[in-house]
Amino acid sequence: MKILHTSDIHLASGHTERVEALKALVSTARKYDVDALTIAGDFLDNENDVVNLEPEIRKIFSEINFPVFLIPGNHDEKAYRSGIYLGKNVKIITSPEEKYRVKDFVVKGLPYSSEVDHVTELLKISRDIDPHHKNLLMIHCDLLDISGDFEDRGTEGDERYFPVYLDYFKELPFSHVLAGHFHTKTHIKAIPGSENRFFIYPGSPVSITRKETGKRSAILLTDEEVTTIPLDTFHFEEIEIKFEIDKNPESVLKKLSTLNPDSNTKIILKVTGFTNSEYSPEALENEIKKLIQPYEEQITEFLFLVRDLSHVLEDPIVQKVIEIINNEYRKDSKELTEFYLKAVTGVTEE
Ligand SMILES: [Mn+2]
Repeated sequence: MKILHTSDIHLASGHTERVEALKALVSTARKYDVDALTIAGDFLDNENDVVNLEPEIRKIFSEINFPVFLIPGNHDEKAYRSGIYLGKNVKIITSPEEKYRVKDFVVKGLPYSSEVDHVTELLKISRDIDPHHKNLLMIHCDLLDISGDFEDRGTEGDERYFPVYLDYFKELPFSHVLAGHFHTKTHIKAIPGSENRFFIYPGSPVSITRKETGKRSAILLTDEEVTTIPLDTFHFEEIEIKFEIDKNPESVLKKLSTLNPDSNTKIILKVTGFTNSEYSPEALENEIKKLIQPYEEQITEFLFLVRDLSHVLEDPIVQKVIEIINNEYRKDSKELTEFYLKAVTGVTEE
């Protein structure tokens, strides 16, 4: 068994980088000579673009020699109802009754639907399994074990979509759960009570919003292991440069020059920290803006969050305390001074 697993590509008109990501996934699947490519929901961003995207998707899938299994997610729940055709190797699973056998494994999928009770459907789908083979479950769902916040999902706000707990899968007869819905990063969770059964979120293979930062990846699943395969696809990269009181703006450029971003990377640059009387925040911001000019194409967002400390540093009491820190705690003076200044100015760690 060798499967490449992904989800949440959110193909949409006008987003060529997502189409490119699909091509990258197909060529990765080819490179690893997989038995199947699984896409666990939100393959399409919405149901309106299907007509425009259909020919191009069909073309990308036209020369593959492995099956592609796809389930609808909350974004493309209604997209497949018109009976679109994406090629002879693409199986859009629209019912929990469908079952596909490939070599020594069986693929089943629970299509996302706002009109069904997913727990009932999960019990239903678990009844009809093949006891002689590995059974895989594809599902687009919200795993409540991972986090209480909503940062990981797409743009849907705080609504829960097919909320599940890892414990649900403990007694269900599936070897692995190939999931979708979480965008930001990969999550590989062992199903409780077992060391070799996994619940897998691959994360979006391309940045959809600015929340998906860092190099994107897909999951390669074999009988022996679960591996993260990095993809050369479009993504945002967040870089924070912390300004220390004794540094000059050149250090910003130094950090940027080590990055060497390619055309697939867009940088969100965050400059934080403090300035002293040598630089006003305005002067510093202008200087940094000048320094980052050569990287203009790659920097999509520049956040200047440096705080001005000059007025605090002029205070004789503050000066006295810093002097004492420097004299009495020489070894940790830098750390202590920073800590003290944070306390004085009311800056707390995020
Ligand atoms: Mn999504």
